[in-house]
Amino acid sequence: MRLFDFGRAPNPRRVRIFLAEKQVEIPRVTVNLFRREQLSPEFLAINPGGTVPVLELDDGTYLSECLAICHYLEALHPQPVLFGATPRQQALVLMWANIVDHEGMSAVAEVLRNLSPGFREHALAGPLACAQIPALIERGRRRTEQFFDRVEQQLQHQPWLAGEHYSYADISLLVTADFAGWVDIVPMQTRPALRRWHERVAARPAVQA
Ligand SMILES: N[C@@H](CCC(=O)N[C@@H](CS)C(=O)NCC(=O)O)C(=O)O
Repeated sequence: MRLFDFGRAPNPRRVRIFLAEKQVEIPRVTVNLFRREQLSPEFLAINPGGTVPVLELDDGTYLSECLAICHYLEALHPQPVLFGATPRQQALVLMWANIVDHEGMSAVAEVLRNLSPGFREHALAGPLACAQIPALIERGRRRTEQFFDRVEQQLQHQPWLAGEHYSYADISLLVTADFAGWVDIVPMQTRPALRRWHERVAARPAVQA
């Protein structure tokens, strides 16, 4: 197996933290997003979506999407359990993982990609050339704040995002909360439950991965 990775990017960080929690090491191949290597013909043959992370399996299968990659790794390395131990817990982990992706990560990305000069003609990930839309910056900020408000409500009643146990959903949330800092949103500042949660997760050695 090999992991196509880029150390500065938030999505691959989710997989790196997951692997560190499992204490599993996989050889890595750097795809330098700053040099647009994800759009090279060679990499698009691996992942037509033009994104990292990608996990290459020993039979030549390529898995993209953090959720799929981590779910696969969980099946290979069941301990510690990070995708829930019961059908109910598993469903809650997947539910929150999806919410983090669609309401959190995509909202922060909407701000960054329509704001940063580096994304001027590349406002969406992937091979499609796509101009920025400045009006989406403010919309993305509002979506981001709304997402973290929803998370704050959840963490007021649950120790971890998907309930009683630390899970993939927490890894995803940590990466999203830190990613928000790239657009000067520090969601922990005004949300006490999220702040306490963030302190607990940030203290885990795996998050340095
Ligand atoms: N939904 C994907 C998102 C992957 C993604 O957007 N990765 C970013 C890096 S954080 C990327 O490769 N961007 C390439 C680009 O901007 O062209 C996942 O879960 O892996």
